[in-house]
Amino acid sequence: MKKKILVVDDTAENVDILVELLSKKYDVMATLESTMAIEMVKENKPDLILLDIMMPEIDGYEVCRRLKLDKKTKKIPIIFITAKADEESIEKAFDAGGSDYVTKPFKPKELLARVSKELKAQKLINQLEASKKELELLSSTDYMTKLYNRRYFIETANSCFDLAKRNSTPLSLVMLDIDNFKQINDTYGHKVGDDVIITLASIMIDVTRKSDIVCRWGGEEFLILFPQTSIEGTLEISNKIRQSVEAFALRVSKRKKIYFTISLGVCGVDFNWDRDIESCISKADDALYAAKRNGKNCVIS
Ligand code: GH3
Ligand code: MG
Ligand code: MG
Ligand code: MG
Repeated sequence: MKKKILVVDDTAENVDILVELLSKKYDVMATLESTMAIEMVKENKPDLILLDIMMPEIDGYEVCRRLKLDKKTKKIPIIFITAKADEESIEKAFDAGGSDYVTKPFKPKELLARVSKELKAQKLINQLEASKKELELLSSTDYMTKLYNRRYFIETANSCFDLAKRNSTPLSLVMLDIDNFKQINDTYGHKVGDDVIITLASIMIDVTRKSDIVCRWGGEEFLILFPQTSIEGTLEISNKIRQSVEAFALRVSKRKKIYFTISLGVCGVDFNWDRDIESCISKADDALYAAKRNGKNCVIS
C-alpha cells in the first residue's frame, strides 16, 4: 500500500509542485490552511507531513507543536519545508519536534530522498515498538494460558498493595487450585490436563473484571488479585468462578465430556496486620489448604 503524505502550505503553487512530485510514489493530500491541518491529520493519519512555516492564522511551528502534544499524532514525522533558511528558524523547527528541514526552492531529488529516509526510519521505529510490546507480553504472561505470570503478578500486586494502603481502599486475593488434577492427567492424559488448565483460565477471565489480575501461579495453581474489592465481593465472585467451573462440560473426545472442580482460598487484605503482599498470598494459601481439607470444590476465607 502506498504511504500517505500530507502537504500543508498556504501557497497554492507550492502545493501543486509538491503534489505533482510526490504523487508518483505516494498517496498525497494537501491543504492550504494551517487551521485545517490538525483535523486532516487526525482524520487521515498520514505517514508523513510536509509542513510550511510561514502561514497565516497558526504557523508551522505551532501546528507541529500541537501535533506532537497529541498521543495519536505525535509519532508522525514532520519535515519542514520553508523559505526561511536562517539558523534560528532551523533550530526552532527541530525544537518544535520536526524530523527534518528543507529550504525552498528545494531540489526535487533531494526532497524525495529525505521523504524516503524519513519513512524508512518510521518503519524501523514501528517495528522496534512492536517487538518491545511483544517482549513485554512474553515476559509478563504464561505461554499456555496467556494469563499473567508470577513475575508480573508480584510486581503489580506490590504496587496495588501500596496504592490500596495509601488510599484506604479494599483489596482481596484468591488462590485457587484444580481438584484431583493428577487423576485427570492419569485418566485422560496430559493433553486433556492442559485443556482443563486452559478452560479454567478462560472461565476466570470471563467472570472477572478487566482490572482484576489473573495469574498462573504454578502448574495448576492460580492467583487472582481484586483491587478495590472487599472480602464479601470477592467471596461472591469466587463462588461464581467455582460454580462456572463445576458446570462446565469439557469435551475430551467425540463421545466423552468431563467435569472438573476447583478449591479457592480467599484473603481480604487487612492493612493493620498485613505488611506485604507475600503475607497475604500465604494467608490465601492457608485458606486454600483449608478448602481442600474441607472436601474440595468450595471457597474458604
Ligand atoms: P488436589 O485436589 O489436592 O489439588 O490434588 P491434585 O491431584 O490436583 O494435586 P497434585 O499437586 O498432587 O497434582 C498436581 C499435578 O498437576 C501434578 C503435575 O504433574 C500436574 N501439572 C502441573 N502443571 C501441569 C500442566 O501444565 N499440564 C498438565 N497436564 N499437568 C500439570
Ligand atoms: Mg507560507
Ligand atoms: Mg496443586
Ligand atoms: Mg490440585
